[in-house]
Amino acid sequence: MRWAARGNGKTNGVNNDELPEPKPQISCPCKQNKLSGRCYWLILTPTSYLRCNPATKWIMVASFPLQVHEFCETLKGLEIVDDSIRMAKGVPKVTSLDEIYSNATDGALPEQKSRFRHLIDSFNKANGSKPDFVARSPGRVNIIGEHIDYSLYNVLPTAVLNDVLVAVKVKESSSESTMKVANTNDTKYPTAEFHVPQEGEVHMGEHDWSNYFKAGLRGSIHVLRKERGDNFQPKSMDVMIDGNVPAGGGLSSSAAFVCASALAVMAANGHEVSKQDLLDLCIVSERSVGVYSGGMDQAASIFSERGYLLYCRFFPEFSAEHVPVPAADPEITFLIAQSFVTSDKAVTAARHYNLRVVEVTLAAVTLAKFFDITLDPDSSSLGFSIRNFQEELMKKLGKGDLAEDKQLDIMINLIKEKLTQPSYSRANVARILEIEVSALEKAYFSKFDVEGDTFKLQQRALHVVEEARRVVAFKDTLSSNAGKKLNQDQLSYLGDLMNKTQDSCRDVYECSCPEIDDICAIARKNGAIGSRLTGAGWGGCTVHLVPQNKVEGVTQALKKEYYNKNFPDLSADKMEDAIVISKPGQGSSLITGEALNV
Ligand code: NG1
Repeated sequence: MRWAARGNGKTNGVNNDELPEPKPQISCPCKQNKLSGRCYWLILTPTSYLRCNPATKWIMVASFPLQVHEFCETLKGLEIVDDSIRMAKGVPKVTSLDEIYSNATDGALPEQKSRFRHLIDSFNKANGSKPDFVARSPGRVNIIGEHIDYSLYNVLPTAVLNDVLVAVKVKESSSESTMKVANTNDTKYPTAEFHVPQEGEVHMGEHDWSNYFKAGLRGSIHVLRKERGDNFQPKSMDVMIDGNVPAGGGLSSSAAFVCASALAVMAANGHEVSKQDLLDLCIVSERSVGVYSGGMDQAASIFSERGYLLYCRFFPEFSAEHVPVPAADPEITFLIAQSFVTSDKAVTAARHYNLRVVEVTLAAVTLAKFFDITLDPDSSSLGFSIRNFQEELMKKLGKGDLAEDKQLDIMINLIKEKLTQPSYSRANVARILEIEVSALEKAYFSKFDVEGDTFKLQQRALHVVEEARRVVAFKDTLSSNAGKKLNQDQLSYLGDLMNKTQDSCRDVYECSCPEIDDICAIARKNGAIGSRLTGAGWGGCTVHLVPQNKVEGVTQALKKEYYNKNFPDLSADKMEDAIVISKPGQGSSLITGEALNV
């Protein structure tokens, strides 16, 4: 039997032209379930097909259903190029640092090698032997799509070069598993040693740095116990961590830390985790640090590939598509500039991040009530998302086939029409939903800390759908010009979308801060085509679309007009970190074998 993969116009190298077109009348679960999402055909022979919907994870072989991962097992050995299939693949194992760092940014490799050597030496010194392996996960920069992942709308991030490395020696456990978690920067991050209880959760300390490791550990144990039984005890581990993603700097150091830790625990326990499973477990793990996290950071950290942006869909289920970075003449660059205003999500979540999650969730359920729609729970942080409401509403209006941007236009208008109050109190929302305030609080305020008594439902919902529309426009511009150079008009269009995101974050979602606004204004004045905050905001980081020939001008202007002015005592090291130009980097990997002999 000859196997070939066909999907999205790409092939695995077998000449698809020789194969007949898949027959559209073959029944497809995505239609049965009224789910959108693309379909893929896998052609077994010229007359038999597999049809797979990456969104629902179903594969149909005539009437024989398989899960995607089982299917991939069957296809082992074939080079499958479809993103849908790649998702079910395991996290890659690499035996050379070149596979991760070379070309990421010119000249990065020697620096990374020396950092890696330092980690291995420190590990050796602390534990008397080399680690068995190193788990690695990078930070990310979000190009466009801010604060919409937890409403289950698409976003476009990519991994950066900065990452978290977790070096591990696996030890046999006696009756109890013990963890020794050290950091190469032991003055700032003192070593933590603890036992893993035989039942129940690993205990989290109050704002303790090792919580991020514990979060990954907790999530992994949960998965392993589900698979191997409640009595499963994880292996004891000696761990040494080295991270260079700035903490609280908007490049998602927390997701890099949690993803690398979860990957380390899974590998230590002999579990070859798929990227999809790692993603699922890391999203849940990170919530145990006290934040209603969306899924973008973990997705970008795990799935990114060198040279590509990662278009992430979260509805109805996660899927990812690798989009090439735009080409232009002169070449364009994403410049990342820190504000050095630290916004620690785990500390400020109650009045910032979590409050926004509650606001958009209340917007979703309120809108659903206005249209007499009962929403089924979805995978968003509080179970009800604006994206799900959109889906149900379009079905009800018979507009399910409309293109995404047209659906979003409808959403924009109806949010303005229906959510008319400048803000809503708990009592207002409870009245609309026809429930008691106590029931409202139980459903939407009890999972995590939330501070806030008034909720700007129209503003928050408008930001979400308008931003979702900008993401679609941005991605369409890149996809429709794949392989071609973008002209000046197209570049200005992309830049304008980024600028509009910043305006909306500042005025509508209220997640910017004066320092970020300042940086964006300086960068634009000196040649950036588009400038915006990236990540959660309220400080953190900015991203700028800059033609290569303007990078120096923007950099110098930011040093003079922002950093020297606001932080005259900034050390040379910090100044060095302030502005980064990182090409889209590689996602999570396990580093083993020869690579450890540095
Ligand atoms: P940061 O704080 O930059 O890591 C957070 C969320 C993302 C997303 C962005 C806003 C976590 C781990 N990350 O990013 O999921 O919602 O804010 O777009 O909570």
